[in-house]
Amino acid sequence: KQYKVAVVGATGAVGQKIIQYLEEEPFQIETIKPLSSKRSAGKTMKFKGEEVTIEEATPDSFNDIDIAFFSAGGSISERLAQEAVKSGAIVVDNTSAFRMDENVPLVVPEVNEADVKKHQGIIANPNCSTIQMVVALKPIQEAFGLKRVIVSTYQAVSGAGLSAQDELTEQTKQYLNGEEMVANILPAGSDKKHYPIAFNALPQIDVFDDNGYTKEELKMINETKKIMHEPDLHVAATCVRLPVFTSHSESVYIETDKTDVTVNDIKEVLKSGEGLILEDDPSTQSYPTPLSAADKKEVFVGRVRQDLDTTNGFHLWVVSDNLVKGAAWNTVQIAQSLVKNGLV
Ligand code: 11C
Repeated sequence: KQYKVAVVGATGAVGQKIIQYLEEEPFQIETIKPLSSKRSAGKTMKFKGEEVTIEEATPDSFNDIDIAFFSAGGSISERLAQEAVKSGAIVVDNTSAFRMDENVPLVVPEVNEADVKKHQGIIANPNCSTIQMVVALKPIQEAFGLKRVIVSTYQAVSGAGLSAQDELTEQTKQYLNGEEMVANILPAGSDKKHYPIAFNALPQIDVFDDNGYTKEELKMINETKKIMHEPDLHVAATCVRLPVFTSHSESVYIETDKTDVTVNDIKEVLKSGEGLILEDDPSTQSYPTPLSAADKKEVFVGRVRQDLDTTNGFHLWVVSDNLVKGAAWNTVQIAQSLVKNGLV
């Protein structure tokens, strides 16, 4: 079968990458319909060499569409996703709008692909920093069980959109020219205060919740439990933004259920983990970095060590491109799972 797909948010950083991966034909595509706000409607873009016109996304855009990818922000998904479902499309949503809804599967195919079968029209793509962590945790959970996860992140500005990337570029120039740095977006566009990201580290991603955690930290905590089907798993997160353009890095501390696990056991299961590449050799200074992981579809793990005080405790360094596996590629993989399982 050939599929008719729509991409809402086709001109955004993630939307453009979704279209790039659809050009690789992860499944057979008959037509593609790029959708955007009124501002970009009427412009054209190329799909497999052919010119396609971008249309404004409206409730009527989804007649005849089999799969609709949404990546234009939570409020657009809230307004249009159900309309797309009513028109007969299956929605793969890359925003946080429906992720914790119990009727919406939250899927990372390497971890919980079978959950796509439970969909009622909408399937959610998790937050980028969650996706890369659960891909690394999955083989460890399967082999040894997991008790606790404590993660600290080192996140790229591209997670906050194209304007945040421009802000980093401008502030870097300003700093090097001896000018005052102008901050208008980070740490969170909608919050009251803004701080420079260039030559800095900001311990705030998204806005704060009443409990003192940021929304990004709560996403990592709650989404991990849902995807891994472990509501009682202990998860703590501290999310930090760095002046890095692409790829999120994470220092992840885990405690396994089994108590007789060695560091080599952990490395062996990581080596055979789906979508994972172990890059870990201190003798040759081999470990992943944001630059080495950029534009790749896999999740990279290095610096695997046993804790020196807790025998079932291990430390990992997990790096992946937040716009690729963290967003566009995982979204396309979910659609591939729908096709593979005959659900569309
Ligand atoms: C960031 N993780 O790096 C965020 C971006 O819920 O899909 C992704 C926000 C989301 O700022």
